[in-house]
Amino acid sequence: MDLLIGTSNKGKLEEFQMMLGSLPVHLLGLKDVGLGDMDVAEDAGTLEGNAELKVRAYSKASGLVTLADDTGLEIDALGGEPGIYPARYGGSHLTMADRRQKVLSQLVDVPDEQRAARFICVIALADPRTDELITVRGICPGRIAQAEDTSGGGFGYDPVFIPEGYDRTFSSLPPEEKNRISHRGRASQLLLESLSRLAAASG
Ligand code: ITT
Repeated sequence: MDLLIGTSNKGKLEEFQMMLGSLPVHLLGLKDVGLGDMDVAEDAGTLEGNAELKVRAYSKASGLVTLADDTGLEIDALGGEPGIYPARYGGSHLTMADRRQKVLSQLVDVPDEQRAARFICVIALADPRTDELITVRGICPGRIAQAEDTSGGGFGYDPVFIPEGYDRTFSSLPPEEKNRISHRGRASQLLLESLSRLAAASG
């Protein structure tokens, strides 16, 4: 069975390729199916709603079984910001590096015990043949680091996020370790059974 990974975020795509690589499915990215330039408005107001908007648009356009995720980042000391729109935090003119610096600069002098944060990932899986739609949610608790990790691993907010039970950021963890404990990894584990069932049904 072909499975389209509906994301334009390269970091997410690589993680899904690693996590789902052992399933009996043929993974495709948006570029592989000529949808590399397709933009979907994410205006549902919830992670579930936005994941559904993305997955429905991409599965309809491709005709393929598709998954898409929407990820939020809640930082308690910032009143829950960036919330469901971390990709837009601080405005559209900012780079991801600017966004990370903005988070850090707002937390100067805030002690570790008050830097609690969590990633939340909702993955939606859609089968255009049956209109079946499944959503799953994975949460990874942790805290915001005191400074940016410059080791270069990961993507997005990985250089400033330390998962609970660790003393280093997602950037410094081997990818398989991040995938084992992350929001996206936890949500993906909840989808494995449904994906195997769909793949078996496809023959
Ligand atoms: P798609 O909608 O095309 O999937 P996106 O980057 O816009 O790509 P989101 O709307 O879910 O994805 O935005 C999530 C933001 O959070 C974005 O800035 C990501 O870089 C960041 N992010 C998502 N997952 C992350 C992770 O595992 N580690 C660090 N940052 C992450």
